[in-house]
Amino acid sequence: MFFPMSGTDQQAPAQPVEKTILHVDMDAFFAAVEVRDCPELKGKPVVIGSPRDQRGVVSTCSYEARKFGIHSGMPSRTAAQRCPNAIFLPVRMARYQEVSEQIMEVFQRFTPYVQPLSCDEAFLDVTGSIHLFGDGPEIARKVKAAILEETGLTCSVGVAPNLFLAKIASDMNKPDGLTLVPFSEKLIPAFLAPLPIKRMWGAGGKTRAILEAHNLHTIGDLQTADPAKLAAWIGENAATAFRRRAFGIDDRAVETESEEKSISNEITFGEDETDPEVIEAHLLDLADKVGGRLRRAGFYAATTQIKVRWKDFTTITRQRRIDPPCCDDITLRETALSLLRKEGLHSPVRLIGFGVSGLRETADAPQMDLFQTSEKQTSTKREALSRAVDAIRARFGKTSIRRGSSMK
Ligand code: TTP
Ligand code: MG
Repeated sequence: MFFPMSGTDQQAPAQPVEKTILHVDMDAFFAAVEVRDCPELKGKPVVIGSPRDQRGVVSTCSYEARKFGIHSGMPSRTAAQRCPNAIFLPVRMARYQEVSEQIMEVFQRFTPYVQPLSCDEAFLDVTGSIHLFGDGPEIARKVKAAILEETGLTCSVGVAPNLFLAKIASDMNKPDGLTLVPFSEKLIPAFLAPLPIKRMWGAGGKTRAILEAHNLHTIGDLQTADPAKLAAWIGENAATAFRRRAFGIDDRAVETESEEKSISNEITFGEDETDPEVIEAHLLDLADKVGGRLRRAGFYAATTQIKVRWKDFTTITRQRRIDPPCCDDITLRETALSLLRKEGLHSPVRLIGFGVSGLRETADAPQMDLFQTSEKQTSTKREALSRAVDAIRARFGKTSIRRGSSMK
């Protein structure tokens, strides 16, 4: 199970490790697909997103465009000023989705334990695949080669004993990188120490500003900070969470779709959010996404749950049973909103999540009588409506149909 990862590692006492995790992330994904499809673009600054002379932002850009300081989220007009020769192309989501499916299929060949995080990245738990394909770095090389051969695209991979470290590592040598984290517990803090705190999960704007005000800039600064002072500055829970991550500790497991007994989505706000309208809009969007996944998987959910992480990192979950179990967006939205409003927004929100559990293949409870209750009839109608929306979106694209605000 254990394998030495670097020259220095070999001198340290070997720590047995339980897992080998890969985090794979495609390089300049949308832009790379466009360049692959149109080879004349190779080597040029390519920007994907809104046109150069319109309001709207850059989705991503090629590494050539990044040299001009262009990045995701930047207004397209600013990008055009920074690089007047840049080639602007619109987002072709359906095409990227196709390539995304190809990539995910490659991952499945190396392990069944694949957790996609977005269309261009996934965690792979390859612990059980080592006897088949070689050690972690060897599997990483094979994954990179298969993706390059089958899609013509490069990706960057982090190999580590846990998810947090693998994700940090995949970003360290982009593009076309392969980064190995030391598998010895003794060496992990030193590996993390020089990295800026912003590379850590959850280190959003305000917490980082507090840490910087106390002269903490790197993960190493966090490791050596007095835990009591840290707790006083950012709160007990956040301090504990940050210290664990600073030492590279992460107990999460790769969660695969096939074995999922629950479905959830969440988002972390760039800055802690206080506007109830914005928070609710995001929650409704998450409910729709979960609803779509639920219907695609062919399940009905008996329980919904919201998750809120407040500014001070305390996290709450609130659940409600749904009877009869449902898979339609309207019911999911109603329960999500009602749970959030019941809880109340008494502090700025760092993260919001929505999930469903108690998944089953039919909406009928076993004791359901032969006569349809009015709840069941409503639920059947709502399901039909949601499935009709799914069909339109599948045919004409995700943004082809939007819910009116009256249906919030
Ligand atoms: P990323 O993996 O964050 O970026 P990337 O693949 O373009 O570049 P990198 O080499 O740094 O990984 O996101 C994947 C895709 O998601 C990206 O190609 C476009 C899309 N995206 C947006 O549309 N908006 C955004 O703000 C970000 C960050 C990504
Ligand atoms: Mg990427």
